[in-house]
Formats: sequence, structure tokens, C-alpha cells
Amino acid sequence: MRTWKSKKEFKELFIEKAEVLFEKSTKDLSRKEVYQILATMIKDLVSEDWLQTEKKYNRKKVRQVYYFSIEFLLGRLLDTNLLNCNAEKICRDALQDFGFELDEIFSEEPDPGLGNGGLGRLAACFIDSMAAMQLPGHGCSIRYQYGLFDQRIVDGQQVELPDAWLRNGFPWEIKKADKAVDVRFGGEAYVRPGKDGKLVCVHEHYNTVRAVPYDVPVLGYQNRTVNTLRLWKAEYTRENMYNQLRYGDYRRALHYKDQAQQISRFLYPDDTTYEGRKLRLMQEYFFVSAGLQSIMRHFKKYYGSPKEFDKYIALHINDTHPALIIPELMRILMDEEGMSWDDAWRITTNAVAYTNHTIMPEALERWSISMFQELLPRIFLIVDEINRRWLKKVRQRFPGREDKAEEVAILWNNQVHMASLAVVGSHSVNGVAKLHSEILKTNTLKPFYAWFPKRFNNKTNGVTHRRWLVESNPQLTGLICDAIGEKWIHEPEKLLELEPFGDDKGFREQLAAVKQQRKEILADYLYKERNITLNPHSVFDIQIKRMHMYKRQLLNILHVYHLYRQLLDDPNMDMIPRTFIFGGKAAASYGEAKITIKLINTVAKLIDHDHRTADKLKVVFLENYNVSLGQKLFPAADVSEQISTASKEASGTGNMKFMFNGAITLGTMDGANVEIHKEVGDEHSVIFGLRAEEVQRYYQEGGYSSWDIYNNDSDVRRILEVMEENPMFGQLREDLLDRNDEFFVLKDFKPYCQAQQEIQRRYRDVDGWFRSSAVNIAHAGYFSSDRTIQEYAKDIWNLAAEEI
Ligand code: NBG
Repeated sequence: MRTWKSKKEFKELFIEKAEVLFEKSTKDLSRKEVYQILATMIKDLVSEDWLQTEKKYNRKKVRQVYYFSIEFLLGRLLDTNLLNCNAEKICRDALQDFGFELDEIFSEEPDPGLGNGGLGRLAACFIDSMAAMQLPGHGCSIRYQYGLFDQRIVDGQQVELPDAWLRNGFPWEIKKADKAVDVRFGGEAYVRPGKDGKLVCVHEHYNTVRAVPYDVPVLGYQNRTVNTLRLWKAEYTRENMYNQLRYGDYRRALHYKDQAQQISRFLYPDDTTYEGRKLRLMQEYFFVSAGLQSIMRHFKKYYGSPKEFDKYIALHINDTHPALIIPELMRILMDEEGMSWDDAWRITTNAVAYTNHTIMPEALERWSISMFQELLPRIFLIVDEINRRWLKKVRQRFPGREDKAEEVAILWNNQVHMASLAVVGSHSVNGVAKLHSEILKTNTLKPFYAWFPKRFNNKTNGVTHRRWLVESNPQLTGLICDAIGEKWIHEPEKLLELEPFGDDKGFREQLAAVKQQRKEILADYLYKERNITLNPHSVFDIQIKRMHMYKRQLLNILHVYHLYRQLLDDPNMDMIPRTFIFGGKAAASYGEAKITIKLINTVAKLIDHDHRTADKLKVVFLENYNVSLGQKLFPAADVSEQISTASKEASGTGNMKFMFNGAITLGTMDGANVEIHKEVGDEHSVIFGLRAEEVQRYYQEGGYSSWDIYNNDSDVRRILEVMEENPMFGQLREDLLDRNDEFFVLKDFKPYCQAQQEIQRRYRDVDGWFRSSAVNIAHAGYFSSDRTIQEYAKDIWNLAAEEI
């Protein structure tokens, strides 16, 4: 990557930009303005490499992948991009001369509101890794005007405020008005014979929404690759509006205008529940169609005939939200390029690959056919035909077995089944951790696995160690580099060389000192910014993730309450001071998750107000958990809470971020925890609770009664007393008892308490603890998204690195 040659050059450019952008001399700049200047300077700095990257790809006609995702949870970009340009030092020094502190400037950047959870953050890690490894790969998504929501806690409860993250603009983007494309909604579509006897499709009376791309550069790590994240904004078109006005229909014209603009207005609130309905479907088609049209236009200009599309282009769909790429590519190839069904189908299935991210049944997308048909009549005809041909095959193999058709149908019972479409219309289906990929084959997608065994594969998730370790934890990064040099930053698996240092007393002491420092940094930050007091000499036990019943924040808080009651019984109980930190948003419509937040805050208050326990126990729920808060929390964690009901968490990626920062996993055998445990063993992780097979057996065969546990265990009876604090908690109590505890909170309660005891026992042995911490860091390299992306590139996309 190009970088500024000297501090002098940097300062000259900075002064010039201050003048051009704000007509100010440097001393009058606000921090926000400094941030904007720096972002603009970096954009300028990389513009040449950005252009060269694209030119090279086009000239050599390299194979490229486009990663379609309805979310990219980017986090702040200034720090990352300075790291990628290797320019942080020059920038820091120069700013100091102007009287600014770079770290304070970092905190001026709002987190882009383009995602909400693991799926979106994974997409962001992936484009980072693709650029770092010089792979020709780009992101495609929606430029939401409002993110999920700004979470406030008022009287212990979540309140949602609009997240107007674009308020002051987004200096990393470049609007490409000349590359806009039109997307069609509504109208009527039908097929009729054309002149040469071939069938042609007519689509008429539709509305046109204009899709305008905003490009964000994705910088490689200290190389010259600059890939692109393309975000689409929806606009109305004047022509379309005037057309309606011509018929005197003002109401319709205004409705059209409003609907068009709505499409990129809000990010939908959930990643695991069925939400959003019609507008969500419009969003999905909108960005898929816009993205694909622009890819095709580019392809024809630089690469040649669409007949060779799949030879050069891989299209990846991150969960089913972009699955309409399948019929959309069929539409373009047939209606616009005049291809036959069979050619179009071969190209489409060769190009598309699908990743599944959850087995939660409510998250498997389904659309009502009538809504789908009304909104996307042409696309519906294609889906209908895909389904017809597919079910014909199924019925041929299983005559008279409608149950076999039902299991795999794309259209059934007046619904469009997006996962079925994604599997049938792609050449690769992967899960995101070994256990999850197995469950897909044996359970969730079992009938499809029987049809297409070769299509199924696993790609265990990863996270970019550049953001989650190098950038977030410079203290630990420095220590690791002192021990084993810097090679691991390029090749994270080399972190393994750190393992022997776990036996080195000097190293362990330094590691302990770094952890202590990071806990103090967090404590200072929370005190200054949020008026929260933490004891940095207590154990920091952290659970940060979306609020969801399967993730079992409830189990965690019930255990805290249990500790509290034990302390009241025996104030001299032998116990290390503990701080339990929670953070995460609950979907606005997810009642139980919101009540759990209230419960956590209720227990927090109870303990805070009790002088008998205040120096031993502390609970905090941190408002508005997001990427940048995460970057402060992972480095400060001693214990990583990964306690989902086994089988439910597809992978988890927070677990990996904790591991890179040397925290010890306290977890169930779920998702990628299984692989973390495999790397570090029982000695360096604490595993408890039901296994996935046991959970599934209970679901299938019954045999679990939460009332039995309640009746036989006085501790369990006692913890449920906390739910008498507020009638609101009645619903949680009913879930646990009257609805037989779907997520086995009570069943796993005792094992969890024992596991927490074990954590305390190990923490007391300082040497042992930091040996474990070192072993975890050493084995975290496998969980870098560089490794994951390498596997995707090799096994799914058939993609090679390209030096710029
Ligand atoms: C989430 C899973 C996580 C997983 C991420 C990334 C969805 C639908 N799924 O376990 O719950 O780590 O995807 O793969 O957001």
C-alpha cells in the first residue's frame, strides 16, 4: 500500500485538506473534522492502488468472487485502514504537532450501522481477509440509512432509539451515480411465443427503483490490493413518478416514491427470527438484482460473452437473504442474453455457492407466494419453473411419495422456501463449524444431503486477527512480537510458536501484566464514559453477543444470583471477587430477550445496593454493545462465556475473539467451541453441560422435565425466587417450568455452577491460568478468517491470489 513518505508530506496534505473541506486552519478544527480529514486523506492515498487493482483484474481477466450479504458489520475503519497502510505512526506524530491525540480522533468515528450480529461481522472479517490475501473478492450489500437501533437502558429496560449513523456522512464511500441500475418491482409477467417460435417473457406495468452504488475501498494489509465493498442505495425515478402522475394518480405516485425510498432506509432488526415481511423481501431482491446487473455489465465490458460467466465469476450468498440471486441470474441470462433454460441453469448453479448460518427453524426464510408473486412476478415464474423441474425429478425417483416432494420443495403450502432454493440452485452448501455442518447433514437439510452429498461441506468460521488482536490489543501484540517476532501477523498459524512460552515464568508474568493493564484501560474507560466503577482486580467474566434465549444469558445471570445468595448465607465464603459483564441488543419485538435484560439489571442493582456483597460481586450490563465496544472488551476478558444450548449456536465468532486475547473459554460443546476445545483440551478450557446429541434426543424422544429438577433441587428453587422481584419475570419463569425449559437452562444449571467453581479454582493458580492463556493465544491462529477464506478460495470459489 502506498503510504505517506514523511511526516512533512502528511502535514502539508492535512493542512490543505483542512482548507478545502472546512476552510479552517488546523488549530480551529474539531475532532470530528480531523476524523473526516483523515478518512479523506486515506481515500486519496489509496485511490491509485484501487484503480490499479481493478485494472489488473480486468486486464488479466482474473476469476473473481462477489460476496453477497444483507449485512456487513464493519466497525470503525480509520484505525484499520491506518494499520493497513502502515501509516499509524506518521499520523499519530503529525497530529500531535497539531495538538490532537489520535486515539481521541478514533473515538469520533461512528460505527457504521450496516449489520447486527455474527453473520454481518463475519462478512466484514471475510472481505478484510480477502484483501489481505490479495484475493479478487468484493462485497455487495445495502447502504442502510439507519442501522439496527441505538440501545439505551432506562430503568433497567432496553429502549430503542434510531441509529442515524449517516448523520454526518460516511467519508469512506464514493458515490458512483453513473453506475446506477434499475430494479423492477410489481407489474405483470407472462410468457408468450416469440417470432422464431421460442418462448419470450413479457414483464410490463412494473415500477422501477433506481439503485445507486456507493463504493467503499477494502484495503489489503500492507499490500497494494484494494477491493470494493459496493453498497446500494434505493431512489425513486422521476420517469416512474411522472408516468403515474400522467394518469392523475397522485396517491399512487406518492406511494411509489415513498416505497422506493424505504427500501434502503432501515436495517431489519433480527438475525435469527422471521421478520420484516414485504419490505424485507424488497430489500433482498433490490440488492441482489442491482449487484448482479452491475456485475454482468462489467463482465460483458471486460471479460466477454456471458456464456463464460461461471468460468470467471463466483457468487457467494451469505445465508438465504441473497438467494434470489439464483432466479435473477436465470432471468438475466435468459431474458436479456437470450440463453436457453439449460445453459442458464448450468451457469447459475456453477456460479452460486451458499452458506447456512443457523438451524433455528424460525430463521429459515419463507415467503408467502401471493406476496412474492405480486412483488416479483417475473422472478416468481422462474422460481416456479425451477421448482417444477426439481419436483419432477423427485417424483420420478419416489413415485407416489408426496412426503418426499414436500421435504425438498421450493414452493409448498403457499410458501417460497428460500433454503430449498439456495441448496437446489447452487453447487456448494456449507455450514460454519464442524458440528453445525454435521447437523445440517443429519438434521436440518438431511433430505437434501441425500440428494446432493457432494455439495455439502464445512468451513469453520474465523475472525480477522488484524482487527481483533493487532489493532484492538497493541499491548498483547507487542508482547507476542517480542517473543516470536512478527511473522504471525502475516501467517497467523505461526502463533503456535508461542506455545512453549506458556512454560516460561517471565513470559507468563508479562502476559498477566498485559491483561491487568487492559482491565484497567477498560475500567478507566467505563468510569469516564459511562460512570461505571469496576474493580480491575476482580475476575472479568464477559458475555457479549445478541440477546437470545438459546444463547442463555439467563443461565449466566441465574448463576450470579446463586452466588449472591450463597454469599448472604456465608459472608466469609471463600471467593475471588468477580465481575460479570453483559452486553447485547435484543430484537425490539423479542419479549423474553428484553425481559432477560431487565432481569440482569435487576440483579445488578440488588447486588450493588447490598454492602454485604459489594466488594465480592458486581454485575454490569453495558448499553449499546457494538464492534468498537467489543474491541475494548475482548482484550480485558479473563473468562469467555460461550454457554449456548448445545446444537443451537452454529459457530460463534466472539469465542474466537476472546481466544486471540487470551481469555479462557467457559462453554458448552456447541458451534466452534468444540473446535476450540479440540485445540486446547480440557486443561485449557472449561466445558460443561448437555451435548448436542443429548439435546436432540430429548427433543425427539422427550424425557426431560424441568419441574422434576425444580422439585428435587433446592438451589434451583431458590434462584427462581429472583423472578418474584417483578411480575414481568413471570414469563421467564413460565418458559422454564410450564413450557418445560426449551433451552435446558435448569438442566445445565448445576453443571454450570460446577464449571464456574472450576474457573475459580484455576484462577487461583496464577501460573496455571496464564499458561492456559498463552496456550489459547498460541492455538487461536487456526481461527483467523485468513484460514477460513483460504479454504473458501480453494474448495468453493477456485480463486487464486493476484499480486498488484
Ligand atoms: C449466526 C450464528 C452464529 C455464527 C454467525 C456467523 C445468523 C443467522 N447466524 O453462531 O448464530 O457465528 O452466524 O456464521 O446470524
